[in-house]
Amino acid sequence: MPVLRLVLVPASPVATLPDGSVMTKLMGVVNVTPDSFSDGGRYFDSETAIAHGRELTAAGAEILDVGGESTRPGAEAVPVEEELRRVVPVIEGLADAGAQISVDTSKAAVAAAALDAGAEIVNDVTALRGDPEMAGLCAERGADVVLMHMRGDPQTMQDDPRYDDVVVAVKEFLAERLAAATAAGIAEERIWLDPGIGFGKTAAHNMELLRRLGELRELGRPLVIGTSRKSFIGKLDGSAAGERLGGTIASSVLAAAAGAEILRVHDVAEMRQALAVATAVLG
Ligand code: HH2
Repeated sequence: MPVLRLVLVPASPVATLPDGSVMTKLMGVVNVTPDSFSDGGRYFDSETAIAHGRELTAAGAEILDVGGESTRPGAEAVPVEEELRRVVPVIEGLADAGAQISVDTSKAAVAAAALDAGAEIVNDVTALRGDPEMAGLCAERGADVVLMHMRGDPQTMQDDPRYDDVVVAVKEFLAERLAAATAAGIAEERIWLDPGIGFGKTAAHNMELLRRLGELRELGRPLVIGTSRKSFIGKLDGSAAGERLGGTIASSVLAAAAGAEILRVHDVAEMRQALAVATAVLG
């Protein structure tokens, strides 16, 4: 078993502690959807979603990731008007909650309205490929941007995904998208990268990415990792989406120890406690 290290090379915009170690940030998931794979329908009503976002902030989320379109395998696209109707009131309601808000969208019109409503981060699972207006919008508005790797789209991504070397492929993709984003005028220090755990990958691919996260750190930007409740955990032990907290915590702590700066999770309180223990023991 390799030794875990939580004292990491800091990279803006992630908070650093006085000793130079990185404080891992938690991004709490607020899904305003009827069909998300693990909590679809639970927070579909705006007031319930806002209350949930406030709970996640109280539990220690520095970022709230508000999304109005499920990206689960096979998910149907949501029309722009409906996505706006879902996310804008929730972002407005959370603007003073004490966390930064990110909007999980690949539509420029939704991102623009979300930024107007108080969001500061655009989390685009298509890495700016889904909407030709998205890169220019993020550049013009000075938003922080999460660029995520996905093979294909949610309709097709789990159809027999294959890579010669998944880590090399993801790294090349993220390097190319990082270059495209900066070429479009987005400041490099505003860009975060995400290998897209579960997006066009087998369980073995996901494990390989988590094991070799250090190679993605060579890209020089903060890494976002979202393992929360994902199906690769269920592939190991047969658990359903609502029964994957242990696997979420194990994979997320390992990711933090390997250099991930932002962990995207549904269960913020439990994750915060796990990180506190890991940091106290190893830090
Ligand atoms: N995972 C999901 C959605 N958005 N964004 C980033 N940057 N990284 C991820 O790993 C990621 C993401 C899927 O999780 P969830 O939001 O819970 O499900 P759904 O897409 O079904 O709403």
